[in-house]
Amino acid sequence: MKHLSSLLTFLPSTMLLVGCGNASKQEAKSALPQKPNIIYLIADDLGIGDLSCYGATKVSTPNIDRLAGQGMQFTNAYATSSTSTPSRFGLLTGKYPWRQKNTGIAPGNSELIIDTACVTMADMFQSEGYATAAIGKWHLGLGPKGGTDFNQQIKPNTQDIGFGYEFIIPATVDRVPCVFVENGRVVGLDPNDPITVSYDHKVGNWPTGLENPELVKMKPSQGHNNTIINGIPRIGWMTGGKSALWVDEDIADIITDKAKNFITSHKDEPFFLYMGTQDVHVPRVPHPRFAGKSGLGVRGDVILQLDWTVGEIMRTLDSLKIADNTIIVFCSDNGPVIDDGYQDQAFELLNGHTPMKHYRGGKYSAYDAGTRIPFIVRWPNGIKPGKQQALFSMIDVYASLATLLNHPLKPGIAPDSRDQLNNFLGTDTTGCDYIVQQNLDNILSIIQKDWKYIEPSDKAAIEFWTKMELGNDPKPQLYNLSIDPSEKTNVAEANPERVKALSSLLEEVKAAKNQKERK
Ligand code: NG6
Ligand code: CA
Repeated sequence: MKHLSSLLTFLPSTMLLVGCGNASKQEAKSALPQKPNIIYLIADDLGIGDLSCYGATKVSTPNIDRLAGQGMQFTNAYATSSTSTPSRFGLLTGKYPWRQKNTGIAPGNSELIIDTACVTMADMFQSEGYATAAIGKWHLGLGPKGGTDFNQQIKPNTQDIGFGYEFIIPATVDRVPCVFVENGRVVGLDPNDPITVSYDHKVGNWPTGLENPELVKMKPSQGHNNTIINGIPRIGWMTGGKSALWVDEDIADIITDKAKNFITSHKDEPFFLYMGTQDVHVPRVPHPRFAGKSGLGVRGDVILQLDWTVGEIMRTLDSLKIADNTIIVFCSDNGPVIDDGYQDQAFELLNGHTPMKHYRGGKYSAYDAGTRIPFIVRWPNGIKPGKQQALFSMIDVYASLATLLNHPLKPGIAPDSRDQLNNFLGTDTTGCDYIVQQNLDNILSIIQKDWKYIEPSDKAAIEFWTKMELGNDPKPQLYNLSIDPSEKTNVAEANPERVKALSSLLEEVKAAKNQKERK
C-alpha cells in the first residue's frame, strides 16, 4: 500500500525566494520547511579503518573527511549483515534479511529478491513526491522467478520497487554479466548478439580462467575462474553482448556521471538517490588517473577513486546550490576484506594500513569488523556537525526517514525498522536499545549497550573460500565491547545471566515479538 499524504509542504526554493527580502526569505524558509533531498551513498566492502576521518594514516580521503567534518560522524554504526545482498535488502525493505530465504549473496542472474508488493524505502519517497533513482551496484536480483533474461525488457526491475530511474550493475563487478542495465534494458546490447548467462555450467566458447589461465591479467586466489572479461576471470559464465560489456577502469566515471545527471535534472524537486559504488569490491580496477597513486596497491587506489566519487557528488550539489538541504548518507554495506579472491597484492602492499582498525574479523564475520561500518550523515540545514557515539543500525534508516518526512508507516511495512531519527540527526546520543547482525551463515549476534552476544553455531569457524574467521562457535559467545572491543575474551561462562537475557531478547526478535505495533 502506498501513502500519498505528507505533512510537509513542498515548495521549490525558487518559489520561496520570489518577492522576498533577506529577512522574509529566512522566515519563509522556516515557516515552510522544504523536503530535503536524500542521497544514500553505499560503498562496497569499505572498512571503518579505510578513511582518514576514522583515523587511517596511510591513505587520505579528503572529500569524505570534509563530508564528515560538516556532518555527523558515527563511530558505533552497523550494517545488518556482513555481505552485500542481505545488507542492502535490510536497508531498502526495513526487514531483517534472515526472515526471508533467498537473501544470500545473489548470483548475477538472480530473480529480483525484493517482492514487488513490498513497500520499499524508495516507494515511500516516491509516494511523497520524490524523484527516485538507483544507480551503481545493485545486487538484489532482477527479473521474475527463474532468473533474468538480459535480452528483453527486464521485468520486474528496480522501477517496480520504487525507483523511477535505474542505471545499475546487476550484481557485483566480479560476477557476469559485465553489463549495465538502464531502465530494464542492457545498455549498448546488439540484438544480433544476445547474452547468455549461467552459474551452473560453461556457456559459449569465450575463454575461462580455468582453461586459459595464461590469458588473465589478474589471477584468482580463490574461485573467480570462469569467463574472462577484459582480462579478468569472473564468477559465472557468459557469452554474447560483446558491444555491451563494461570497461572496468571506467565504471566509477560512468556511474558518477549518471548520478550527477540525475541530481542536476531533479535539482528543482525533492529527490532520493540510492547510489552503490562498485568500489572497493574486487576486482579492484582503478582508472589510470588513480592507479599507483595510493602507494598501497589497487585496494588503496580504489579508495582514492571512491573519495573522488564522493567529492564529485558534493561539488555537484555545491554548484547547483542545493547542498544545504540535501542529506547525504555515506556508509559501507559490510566490513572490509583484504584478499577476496584475486591475487591483487592488497595484503602485501598494506604498508601498515588497517581497514578493520582494531576490530576482529572482517567481511563475512559475526565479529565486529564484519558489520561495523563507517557511517556519515551530512545535512547542513538540519544537522550540527559532530561525532555520534550512539549505537545505530542501518535497519533503522527507513523508519527514521519516515519520521523525518512525517510519513506514517502502515503495519507490516518496514517491520524491523525503528524510528531512530534523533540519533540519526545527532540530537540524541542514547542510541538504540539493541541491534542485531548476521554473518555469512545467518548466525545472529545482538548488541545491547556494552555487551555483544553471538548465538552458538556448528558451522565452520573459517570457510576456506573466505579465509575469514566467521565467528561460528558451538558455544555461546559474550563480549564486553567497552573493555574488549577486539572481542578477544569470551566471557559467556562467567556471565550466564547476561547470556540468558541476551539470547532471550534475540529469540524475541526472531519471533518478531519486538516489532512495533503500527496503527
Ligand atoms: C564471494 C566471492 C567474493 C565476493 C563475495 C560477495 C569467491 C571466492 N568469493 O563468493 O569475491 O564476490 O562473494 O561480496 O568467489 S559482496 O560484497 O557482494 O557480498
Ligand atoms: Ca559488500
